[in-house]
Amino acid sequence: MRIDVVTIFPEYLQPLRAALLGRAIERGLIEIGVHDLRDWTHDVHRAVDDAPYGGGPGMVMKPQVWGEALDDVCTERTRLVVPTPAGRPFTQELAHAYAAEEHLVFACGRYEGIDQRVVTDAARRMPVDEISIGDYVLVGGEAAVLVMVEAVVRLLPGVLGNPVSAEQDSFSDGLLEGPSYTRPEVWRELAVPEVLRSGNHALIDRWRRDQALERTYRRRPDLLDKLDEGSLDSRDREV
Ligand code: 6GU
Repeated sequence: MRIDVVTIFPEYLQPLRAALLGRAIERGLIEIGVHDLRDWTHDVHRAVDDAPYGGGPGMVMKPQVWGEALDDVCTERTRLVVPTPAGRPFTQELAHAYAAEEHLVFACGRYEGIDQRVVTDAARRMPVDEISIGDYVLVGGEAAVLVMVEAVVRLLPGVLGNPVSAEQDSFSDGLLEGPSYTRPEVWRELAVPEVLRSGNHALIDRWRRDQALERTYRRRPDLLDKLDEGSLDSRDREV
């Protein structure tokens, strides 16, 4: 998979080269390109924004600069992602869909956003998603790109040391993951739940399932509403 990011703050994307993602690059599992949007300006001031039509606060990113940048960076195999608080929500399901793409391009807007015609024009040639990572407002799309790329890349074959850990993630079965424990058995007078030391794996699986259901009920009841009927067994319904 190849990922390109266009931004006016290329240094903000440096963490993409660290840790898990850095290792995925070294091992040839992904290629990442980070591009400075100002490279596509033609004026001495390298201006990327202008006042909004209709008035109002803030600045809007100019379509000409973005148009030329995306013409150069996108191909006929690109899926374009535009991070914006006004987008559809980013989910684990979308992370899986992105992990199956050959080429992702992220177009980071700042200020009050990008001239909407950039999205409209790009959509004439490629799939385009305007995506939000949550119900809060960031200054720009860069931090959202770090979040999305990490969620996508860890799903690629060979990136995680242990593929089972991706399969058992929170959300993979529609529930939050329950608590985990390691040694020592008692720490600051707090004991590890007895069942986890019982060696009875049927009992342990049931206990973990109950913990996941209970935690989801308390923290994210909205997720329980989304579970399809068939995914709950009769024991689940007692929790
Ligand atoms: Cl993707 N961008 C910005 N600027 N703010 C956000 C966001 C994205 N998702 C949530 N808030």
